[in-house]
Parts: sequence; structure tokens; C-alpha cells
Amino acid sequence: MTGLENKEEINIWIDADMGGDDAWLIVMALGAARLDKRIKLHGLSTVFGNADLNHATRNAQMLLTYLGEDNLPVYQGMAQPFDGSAPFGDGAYGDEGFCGVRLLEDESALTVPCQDVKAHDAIADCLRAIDGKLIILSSGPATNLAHLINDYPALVKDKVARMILMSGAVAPGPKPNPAGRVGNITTWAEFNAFQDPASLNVVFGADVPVDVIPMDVAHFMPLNAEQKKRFPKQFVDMTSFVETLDREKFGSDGPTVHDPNILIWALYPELFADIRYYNIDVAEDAADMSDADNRRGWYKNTRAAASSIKVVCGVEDIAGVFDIWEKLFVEGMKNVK
Ligand SMILES: [Ca+2]
Repeated sequence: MTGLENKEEINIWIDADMGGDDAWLIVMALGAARLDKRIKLHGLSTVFGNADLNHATRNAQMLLTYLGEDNLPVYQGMAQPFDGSAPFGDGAYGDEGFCGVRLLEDESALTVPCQDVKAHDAIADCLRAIDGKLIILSSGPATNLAHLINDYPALVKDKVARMILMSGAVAPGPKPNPAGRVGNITTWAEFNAFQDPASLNVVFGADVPVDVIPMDVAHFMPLNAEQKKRFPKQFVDMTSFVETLDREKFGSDGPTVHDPNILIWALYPELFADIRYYNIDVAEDAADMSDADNRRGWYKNTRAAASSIKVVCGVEDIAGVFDIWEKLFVEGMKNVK
């Protein structure tokens, strides 16, 4: 694999809200770990977001059962934002998170249990146990990460290599509706950021390197009709509700599949472009999707060359990213029965 020649062991944790594109991320992460033994997946933790927490955790168990993967432990995380307010779903992946796709005929036969340790405590246990440092991939609201930082600041500082978040929005969409739309959940905010801005401010204020893949990246590479043919139908179907929304809001030529690119950035950074350093303050207004002026989750960015927050705003090689997606997907699906 390119991009990894000089690396020793790469320790990865995935924290996900288990909607359709989180499933894409996890298939590819399993594929990456099977193809390169230096990559170690230590855990998958769940958080509220695309679905409520119980559906998210069940989706993790169902997905890993379907994929024939028994070696990645699942931990349940937080059910609500850092400030204790009520979660605010948008149904972009349906109530259960996978756009109605059923991966298992018998959903009572799960071979993968949920471990009896809270997600952020389990990540702390992992940080203590590993020799090197941990990369944490976050594909949902940043709530579990904020609790980890809040409860274990010294451990995070010592043992977290980077947190890589799919979160936020930097520029207006290509053909936005309404004009000037920046976010996918409101005019101003991307979904994960809208869900829990207070947690993001904890993460961005912590003494840890953070890389952000904002929603802008996936808008350079919608899953159009040609690309869809390269991936299993049930996973394409998991993005079907998002496709309708993306076409309405941005004129996208297919669904935007966001979450896998936090993994691809970790392993193949040369495929991306337009890397910027920002200080980021996220607006914490009360949630109100019906108010077009509501700024909750809006990324207030200030360019700051010395910032430890790196925001990836473009793609250098779109064909190269899709080629890697396909390669990792094939390997990740290898043990499906
Ligand atoms: Ca997600």
C-alpha cells in the first residue's frame, strides 16, 4: 500500500453513529487491516446521531455479524449531546440508520456482542494498553471523544496520535439550495456538528492534534451512476435517502458518502488537497432546524498557520480515492457468508 512505507504499527479506533456511510467506513477499515498487518483495529464504539444509540449499537453488531468479523469489540457510548440536551435526528438514513436495508435475515442471531464497558472508558483502557499511539476516527457526533478528553486529559495527551473527524462544512455547496447554503442539515451546519457543537469545542480546545474532513470533500466525489456499479447493491441502497436530500440541497449527481474518507486520509493523505490550518469555534445555539438563521453547529474558522487543527478541503485524485475504496471494500466483504 502506498502512503504507509515508513510507518510502524498503525493503531486505529473507530467511533461511529452507524448510519449508512459509517457502514462503508467499517467495511473499508476491515479491508485495510486485512491487507496490511501493520494496521490494528482496536475497537468500534457507538454514539447517537444518524440513529438513536440503541439502533446505532445494534447496527454495529449486525454489520460485523454480516461481515463475519468477530475480532473487533463493540462498545456503546453516549445517547445524547455533551450538554445533556435531547438528540435531534434528521432521518437522513431512516429511523434505524441503514435506509431500510436489512443485512441479516435473522436479526436475533448476532455473533458479535456489545461489551459491558462504556465507550470512552474502553478507549482509555486501549490507550493504556498499547505501546504506541492511537488514531481515533470519528464519523458521528464528537460526544464520546469529548467525554474521553474530559475524563482522561493526560492519557489523551500522551497516547492519542490524532483524532480524525468527519465534521463540519467550510464552503457553500456547488449548486446550493437555498443560495449560499453551507451545511447539509441547516443552512449553516453539517449534521455531526449540529448534533453536538459543545463536544466539538472540547475536542478543538484539547491538547491533541485534530484533522477534520468536512462535508465539502464528499461533494467533490458524489457516488454517481458509474461509481455505484463498483460497490455492493445493499451498501449503495444504504445511501438512498441521502441521495434524495443531496440532490435537492446541492444538485449532487448521487449521494455524498462522507465517512470513509477519514480512514482514507489516515492511510493515503497524498490523495487529498487544499489542506488548511484553522482555529475553529463552533456555534452552540439551541437546536432549531426550522429557523434558517439558526447557527448551531456552524464552523467559525479563523486561518491560523500554527493551529493543530488541520482541515482537508479538497481531493487531489478522485479516481484514486474510488480505486482505493473499491480495493478495501472487496477485502472487507471477503468473509460475508
Ligand atoms: Ca456517520
